[in-house]
Amino acid sequence: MEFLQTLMSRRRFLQVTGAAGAAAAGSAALPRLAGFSTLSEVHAQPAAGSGQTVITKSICHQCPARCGIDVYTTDGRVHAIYGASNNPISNGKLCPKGHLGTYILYDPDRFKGPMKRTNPQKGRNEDPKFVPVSWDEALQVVADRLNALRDKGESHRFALLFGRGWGASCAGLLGDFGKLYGTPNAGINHSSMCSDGSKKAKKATDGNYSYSAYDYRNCNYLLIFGASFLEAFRPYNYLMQMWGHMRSKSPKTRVTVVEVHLNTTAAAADRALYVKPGTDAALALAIAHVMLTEGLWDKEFVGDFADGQNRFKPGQSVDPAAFKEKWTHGLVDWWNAVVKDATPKWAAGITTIAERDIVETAREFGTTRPAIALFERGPTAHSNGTYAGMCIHALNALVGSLFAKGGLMYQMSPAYGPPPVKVEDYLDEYARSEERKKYPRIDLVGTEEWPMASNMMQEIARNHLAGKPYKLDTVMFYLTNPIWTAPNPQQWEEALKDVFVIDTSPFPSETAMYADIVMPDHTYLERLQDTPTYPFEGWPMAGLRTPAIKPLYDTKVFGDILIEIGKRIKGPTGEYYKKLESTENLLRHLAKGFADSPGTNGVTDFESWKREGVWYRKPYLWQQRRGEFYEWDGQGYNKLMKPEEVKAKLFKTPSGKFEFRSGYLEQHAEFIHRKLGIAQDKVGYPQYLPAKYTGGGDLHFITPKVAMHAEGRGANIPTAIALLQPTMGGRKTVYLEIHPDTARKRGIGNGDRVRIKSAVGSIEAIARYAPGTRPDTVVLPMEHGHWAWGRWAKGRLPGHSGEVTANQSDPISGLANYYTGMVTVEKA
Ligand SMILES: Nc1nc2c(c(=O)[nH]1)N[C@H]1C(S)=C(S)[C@@H](COP(=O)(O)OP(=O)(O)OC[C@H]3O[C@@H](n4cnc5c(=O)[nH]c(N)nc54)[C@H](O)[C@@H]3O)O[C@H]1N2
Ligand SMILES: Nc1nc2c(c(=O)[nH]1)N[C@H]1C(S)=C(S)[C@@H](COP(=O)(O)OP(=O)(O)OC[C@H]3O[C@@H](n4cnc5c(=O)[nH]c(N)nc54)[C@H](O)[C@@H]3O)O[C@H]1N2
Ligand code: SF4
Ligand SMILES: [Mo]
Repeated sequence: MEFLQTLMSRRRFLQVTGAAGAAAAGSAALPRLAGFSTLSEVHAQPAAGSGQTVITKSICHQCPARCGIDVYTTDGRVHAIYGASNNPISNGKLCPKGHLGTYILYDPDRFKGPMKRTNPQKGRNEDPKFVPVSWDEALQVVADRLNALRDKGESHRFALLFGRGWGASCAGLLGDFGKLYGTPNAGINHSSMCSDGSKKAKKATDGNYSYSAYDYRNCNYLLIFGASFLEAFRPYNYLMQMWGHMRSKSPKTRVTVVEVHLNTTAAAADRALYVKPGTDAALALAIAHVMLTEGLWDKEFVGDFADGQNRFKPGQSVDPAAFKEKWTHGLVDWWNAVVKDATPKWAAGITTIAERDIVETAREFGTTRPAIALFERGPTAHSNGTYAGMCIHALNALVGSLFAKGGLMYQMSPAYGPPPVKVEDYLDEYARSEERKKYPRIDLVGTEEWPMASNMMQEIARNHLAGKPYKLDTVMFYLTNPIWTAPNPQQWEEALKDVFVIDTSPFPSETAMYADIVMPDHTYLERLQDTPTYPFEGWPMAGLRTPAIKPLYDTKVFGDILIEIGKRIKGPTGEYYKKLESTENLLRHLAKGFADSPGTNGVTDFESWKREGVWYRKPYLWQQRRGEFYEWDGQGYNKLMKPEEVKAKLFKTPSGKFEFRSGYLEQHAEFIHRKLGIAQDKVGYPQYLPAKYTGGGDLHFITPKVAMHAEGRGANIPTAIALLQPTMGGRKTVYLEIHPDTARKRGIGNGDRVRIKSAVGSIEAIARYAPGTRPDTVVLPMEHGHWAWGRWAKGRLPGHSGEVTANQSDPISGLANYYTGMVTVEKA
């Protein structure tokens, strides 16, 4: 027990000094500790050699889940990371990646400070020949470039691209920079290479352009379409906790998984349905068909036939006047246009799933309440992805699970106070001029090419190469590496040759190999940064990263890099950034909002936010019960809501209801007709469209995430690499999963080296027989094939899946069709 005693006495020490005393307890009942008054004091670690331990509250960085962590620092070294027990996502637990933060911090390949390129040639095999420069020089080089562009009236030729944005102190700064400086291209996010499809499907049906929050605790049936509940999805760590709860409670939550291969989630479920890639919509429609013909829809939420007689008969139209809808819009129109013919037999022909399995699943789903139909990139990263998502989400409306206990809802935002300065007061004539409005975004979002998408990062390289709508001059990257992660990233290798590249990565990423200036960010354990939650349980929550250690090297937090560049821009922009001062100043202002909205955990200001590492405020404010909507009145969900209130707060659609006939899509009828060939009067309905498969091969090519995959930040972590694909026996590699029959037909033995080819490229991999993978599909988890990124990452087989993935996107959501690709596989 010596360890425990030591821990206790250390804790006591911490409480006395006020460093991080509430680490384990973290409850509002504890007396308020002194906390830190300035960031520099955070860095004031006990003297080296004192043996004292400081526990800093922070937030993990390996995936979007944002688990709270307790970071243990002794003698200036971080030696342990545990799940914070006072954080509602981690609850004292972490997934296996959470503990690997020490490796990220001490990665021997990290950049040690700002650098500039001295080799003008760029390419995979070109050494950038970086030489160190001071921060002052690096910032001035960038600012001079940006000022010169602005003087020439070409500020739109500066783009700032970002991936995993965390909060107001990083991603939140980008839009304002664009407005002040005068570019529509700051910041363009990677969301179209991530999962915009599910958000768009929800926008089109219930009016919320957002991922959902879920009440798994009270859910009795989960129907999962192509979301890796037990290896990815989000928040991953919490999902594993919820899985334990759902599968051990009474009644046990039943789970059906719709997949293309036997992943961990499918293996752990009650039923796995193997769907032909790109056909989920047909399955979801057939489930709706069975639920309607068998009278299994939620009548209190959806409504019913006026006389209670079910007129939904296969193939037969229904008179819309006969049905009285409640919180949905267009059910009978949808039935007549689409669902009446979407029989299980029809769907079986498209999906290859047996008719009997479809009917059984529909009956189970339709009779086990509360039920949730959940989906992510599996059905949506296809050319028909938005419609597929809409068909699946329509099932949530049919069972009445929207905003219901045991159902799904939307995440509330944190109660942040206003920032210290207002952008509107600092826009100069240049920024306001009509001339500026003439320039579209480089990704053409908002033009007739992509009127409905919110970002099209994957289009930037080819647009720049074609000079359409113009050539970029300078591109800055924050937490994104599309030269490796984009579909067909070979285009980026060409495009970035003739632009000035600024990378802020702490690591030698592929983008950094093309950089003209490297301005390395702190790693997450060294930085101060807010992290509002991704959709979780609905009530608002915002984590805070506090440095656990003095920065090891000459790095700077990204938010401050941008603010420092801003200070060097001529005119009012410079003034704005001087007033904004620093990310710490911004965060202190944001935290003032907690005074009026005290956290459930006692957080009321910046100091208590740092002490707890998270602010959150329960409860969620709304609930739908038996077809009525109620608002929280301080005691319970007692205040009946009027339809106008439901429309303003919950169903943000034209009708103020869940739309089986999407008003939003109908507003874009001409565009959708032109792109997808649907008759203009039919564009509003959730429907099945055949996918436009790319690549030209005979096998579907799927490149999913695995549990140890740490977005683009795990490629150089030896432990993660070693354990990447445990289900396939993968050690230090990931195998190409191929069905034994498929392999034998091609003369491929178990363990053979193979070549995977498509119209856009060719890579090598090691094949492994996987009887749980569809015979028409091969699966290669996306991780290896880096040509940079550090000593462990570089040059590791298999090749990079992106290089055989064509750059095609869903015209509605803009989501890249990562899973619509086809390849051939042969013995190498
Ligand atoms: N461990 C881990 N977790 C993560 C991340 C990470 O890097 N590592 N990244 C986070 C990010 S950025 C995201 S966007 C999310 C993504 O979370 P998910 O969408 O859950 O992840 P994916 O692996 O892209 O796809 C999910 C599943 O879809 C299946 N699939 C492919 N095509 C089809 C199809 O046509 N139909 C069906 N039904 N299934 C299909 C794949 O086999 C895969 O198992 O994960 C987040 N969580
Ligand atoms: N074939 C295939 N391709 C895919 C996917 C797939 O499933 N299959 N998944 C897609 C999905 S869902 C996503 S979200 C995208 C993700 O793709 P990207 O948007 O490129 O994001 P990451 O891969 O996370 O890259 C982050 C980069 O940020 C840098 N970085 C790491 N840590 C830090 C830090 O602390 N600070 C700063 N400033 N920089 C840092 C590193 O250089 C790293 O390469 O990839 C997509 N690409
Ligand atoms: S689930 Fe994500 S945030 Fe949580 S510990 Fe794992 S990698 Fe970190
Ligand atoms: Mo993503």
